Amino acid sequence: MPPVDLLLLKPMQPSVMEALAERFTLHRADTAPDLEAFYAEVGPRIRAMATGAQAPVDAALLARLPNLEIVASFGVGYDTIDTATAAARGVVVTNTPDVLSDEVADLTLGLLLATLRQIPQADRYLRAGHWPTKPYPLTPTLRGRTVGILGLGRIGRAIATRLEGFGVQIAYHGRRRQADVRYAYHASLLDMARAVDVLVVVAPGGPETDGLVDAGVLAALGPQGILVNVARGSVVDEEALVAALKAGTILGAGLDVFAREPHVPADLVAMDHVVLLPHVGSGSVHTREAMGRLVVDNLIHWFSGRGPLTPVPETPWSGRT
Ligand code: 8YV
Repeated sequence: MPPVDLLLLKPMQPSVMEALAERFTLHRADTAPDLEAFYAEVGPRIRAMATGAQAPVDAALLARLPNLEIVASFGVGYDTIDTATAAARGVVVTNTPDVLSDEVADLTLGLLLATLRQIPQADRYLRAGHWPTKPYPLTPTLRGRTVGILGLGRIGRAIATRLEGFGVQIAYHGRRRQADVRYAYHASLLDMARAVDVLVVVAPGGPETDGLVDAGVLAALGPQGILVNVARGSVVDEEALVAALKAGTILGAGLDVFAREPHVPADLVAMDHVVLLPHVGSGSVHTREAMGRLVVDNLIHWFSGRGPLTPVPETPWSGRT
């Protein structure tokens, strides 16, 4: 059988590119001089796509690929993929869950502690030579806090497990109570925000969660409140967050994700009571390699007739176990 034609919207990390090139005929949209001509020529031949969160896979693109069978996405979040249109077309969508949960949870705890104990600020203070003149000011603490997790999925649970070791109270909000955990459940996000003083956002992006953390939630979190977002910028109303940070409605924020990445609002960059990261939650060599392998393995499994390894819940795959 001739190699399957696979579409790449953007280059992926070298290990993935190499593994894909061994087994598939790659077609790169990002290097095509004329996209119309590119899709007219290769569109009907494409049976597979490998992609990441940065490039949208929308209905218009899917329409150009009439013989597409599978979209293998790099990352656990897949809010940039129109899964409804894919499902209606019978196109399988896969993501890379589990292999990144511990890494993102580790980073979340690091970001939370960095925000509360002002680790980057203290580092800047030392480098600027201020220490001999005056000790670094005392900081807020994690001690005695209650942490509310918005979205107790696989990553949320990994965060909660770590937080248990830190001896803090844990609460969560999501669509439903989970029978197998003993953390306090809040059916309303607003009620949870009132009950906690750290809010960790780890809910998936997309229309259902767009702007969920709004001015009201931030006000409920209160003047000692810390917001940590490692999910998607879209889940937080960024303008409301900037206003809340400026007004002292909340104490500070640790952010790994933003509404219009890689754009970060200048207002946030100018603030000293926030810790800002360039979306690095899963970004270790170890974990990105594991994610890359899962992208490739999903494709290999599919084209060897064994079905996808990690189809997303919306995908029309009858062989799900
Ligand atoms: C990655 C992520 O940064 O998995 C996700 O949903 O946001 C991150 O792990 C991203 O997918 C890399 O492109």
